[in-house]
Amino acid sequence: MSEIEVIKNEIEQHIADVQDTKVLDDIRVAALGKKGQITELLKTLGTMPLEERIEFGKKINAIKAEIEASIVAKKQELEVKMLNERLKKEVIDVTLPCRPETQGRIHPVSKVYEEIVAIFAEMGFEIAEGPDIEDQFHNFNALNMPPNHPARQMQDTFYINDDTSHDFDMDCAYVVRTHTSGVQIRTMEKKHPPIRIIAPGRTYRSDYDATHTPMFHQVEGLVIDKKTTMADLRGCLYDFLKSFFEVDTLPVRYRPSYFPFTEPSAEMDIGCLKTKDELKIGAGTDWLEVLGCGMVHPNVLKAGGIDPNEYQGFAFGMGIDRLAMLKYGIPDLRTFFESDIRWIKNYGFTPLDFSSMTSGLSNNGGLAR
Ligand code: 2NL
Repeated sequence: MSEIEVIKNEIEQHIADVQDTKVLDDIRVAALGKKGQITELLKTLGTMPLEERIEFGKKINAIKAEIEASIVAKKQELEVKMLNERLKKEVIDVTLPCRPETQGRIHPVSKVYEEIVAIFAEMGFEIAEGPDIEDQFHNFNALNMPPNHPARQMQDTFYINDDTSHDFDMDCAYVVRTHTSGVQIRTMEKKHPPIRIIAPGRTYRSDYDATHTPMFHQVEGLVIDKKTTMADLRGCLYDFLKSFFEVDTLPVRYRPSYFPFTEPSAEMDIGCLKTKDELKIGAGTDWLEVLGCGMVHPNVLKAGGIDPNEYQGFAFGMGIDRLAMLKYGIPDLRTFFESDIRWIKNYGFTPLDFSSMTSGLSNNGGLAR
């Protein structure tokens, strides 16, 4: 074998062995680069006699072409191999869900609670909280319900340390609150008007049937300023109900009512259509009671340390559980508190859909059912 054939075979062997495009390029430079083995051989042509030069020239150029072709072929082979390795390593199973399905569910009461808070927060209300165990002054007296007032017996109150018979309800100092009004009295005691708060939370009354449970949830609202009127009450509650039921038009009516803590007092109904298996809100010939409201009684303002000659305001109260039943079509309130996993799977909401005025209140698409 001639010397150049030995060189050629050696280079071809390197090309065959190489596993990496970078090393392959080093081989190319070492063979065909400016100072490469083959290039150096070509340089020797000039010193050869003509005959030899022609013959050697042909040979060396043929070898050069062969090596070039081998390098191109090898480069292609390595690129395909590297691509396949990458594709194998970076494989994505597009049939997998992007997130594992969440197991937990948000209770309809929590959902509606958050919806109500979102709406009133948007209107500029603050959220006020207070104790579940309340003294009788904040739960009754301050609300224009003095001892022996008939409304005190009306509320089926749970008394704390109730070990004596209760013909007279001042025998003990504390009750579990029958409404969240005490929170609003405490706010009046602490803050100067203007006041604009809602007080959501747990409340307790001794009652149990399809629409009553001994523990339930309530939101009360209170607005006090120098010139707050019944017109403000109507605009505020109308806007709230439209947002809450997520409808553009909503027939409403106010019926005269009585609460010891407001004067005048009213109950608010919304228009609806009741059919055998559905309740459609916002249209139809039926009326549905949704909340109670009125202008704060001067005695209540006085009890909260606010001068009724200088300030006036409105207040309202509604049951969160009842609103949840209406909005999400849940027929029996007792099932809310039975902790049945099948019930929460059916009526609950996925935790990732929180309620806001901009991203959608109920996120019906996210309804777990
Ligand atoms: C209802 C009715 C109502 C209030 C609650 C209230 C609170 C203060 C002063 C005056 Cl501190 N009023 N609360 C007023 C009217 C109605 O609740 O049906 N609740 C479920």
